Amino acid sequence: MDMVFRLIAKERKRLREQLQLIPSENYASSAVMRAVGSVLMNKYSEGQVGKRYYQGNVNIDDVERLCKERALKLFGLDGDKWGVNVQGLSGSPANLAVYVALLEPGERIMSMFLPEGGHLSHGWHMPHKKVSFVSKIWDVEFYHVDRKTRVFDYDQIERQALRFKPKLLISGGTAYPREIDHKRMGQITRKVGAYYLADIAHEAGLVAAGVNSSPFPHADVVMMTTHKTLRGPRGAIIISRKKLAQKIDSAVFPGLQGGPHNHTIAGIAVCLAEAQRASFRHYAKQVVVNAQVLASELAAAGFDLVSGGTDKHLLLVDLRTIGISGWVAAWALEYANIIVNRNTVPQETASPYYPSGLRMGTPAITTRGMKEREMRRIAGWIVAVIEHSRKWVLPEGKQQRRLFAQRFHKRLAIDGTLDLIAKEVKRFARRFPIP
Ligand code: DSN
Repeated sequence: MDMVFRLIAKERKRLREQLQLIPSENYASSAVMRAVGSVLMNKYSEGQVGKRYYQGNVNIDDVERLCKERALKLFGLDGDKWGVNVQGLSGSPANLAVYVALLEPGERIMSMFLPEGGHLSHGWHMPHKKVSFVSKIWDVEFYHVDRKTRVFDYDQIERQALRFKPKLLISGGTAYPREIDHKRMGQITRKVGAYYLADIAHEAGLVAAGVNSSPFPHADVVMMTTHKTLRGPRGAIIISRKKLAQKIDSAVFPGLQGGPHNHTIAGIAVCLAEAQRASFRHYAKQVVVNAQVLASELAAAGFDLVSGGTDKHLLLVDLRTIGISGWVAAWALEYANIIVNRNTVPQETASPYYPSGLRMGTPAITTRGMKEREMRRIAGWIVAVIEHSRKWVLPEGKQQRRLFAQRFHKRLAIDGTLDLIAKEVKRFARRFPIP
């Protein structure tokens, strides 16, 4: 057997035996995987439905048309008012296509500050380093969460927008645990004459299910990835007001991309049909309930939840009050078969590689059928691992950290407490099937 298939089997075992708490991950259904692994990957189809630059696209046209129709239906949108593009390869290229379509180079973007939960593709730059290429092309300024509440103060965002005068205001990101007030963001953009891009990559499934509020009444463009709460393959959908749709199509192709990944578009079409079922609405509700139970259990154990809790699928824990680095905690949890993200937190005092927080989410474990009772057990394990791991203090200095990391991994591998929890978690996880 080709080594690759052995590795795939190993990954499948890992996905089954560990608890996947990374909020941007999920388990796509067998039907989605079947579509993505299909003959559709053989075809080139540059262009749009009915207007391709390659022959032989009769079936591909039908797949892409179906995908776009399903996207409109899922979000309750009128095809005369909204355009859909499903060719973006993933979230960052799809966001880039929106900027290329709506902005001239040098124009202004206002987006959320990355260390507080924004996204790289929203133009991340530091005072002396333009990290995202977006920040080299456009003039990007960031808005922040309130220092005290660690949630948005929309009046403050409005004052900043009136001063900065962006042409594009972006909401969304990767680690903001509260619902975005899309109505307020829409009002701000209209006041300053900007476009409003709602990046709902994380929340797409929750919006589709009506569990989080819809940005569509207020946004000019909505971008989402399809593999997070929406539970499809890795891809993206851009839905825009009809007057912008042509520009967005041209920005995706020929502006930025060549042939679309037709197998992925087929997988997206399958997941969009699945998301229309009542079972998906129940799933999305449970995702949020589970995240809220996890958050309240951790808060009860003395953890500092950024913003005090969550309205959605993810929570962000600031570990500074506990006195453990996010890097140490995330690795200790991995040895206990619990996979989370180490993450920066508002008013971060450490580096992104060794940040002060943990980000956790419930989309994947909810797909496996876990509910409130299981969340309480998982919270118990997380608390136990972190309490146990407080003794490992990350030193300062590059060289010291390198040496510490070597010793740390050796110790984790033979740690009796972590091993005991890892075995319990594995036994527990195996009871919940994966597609
Ligand atoms: N990297 C993704 C996440 O984990 O949130 C977003 O692109």
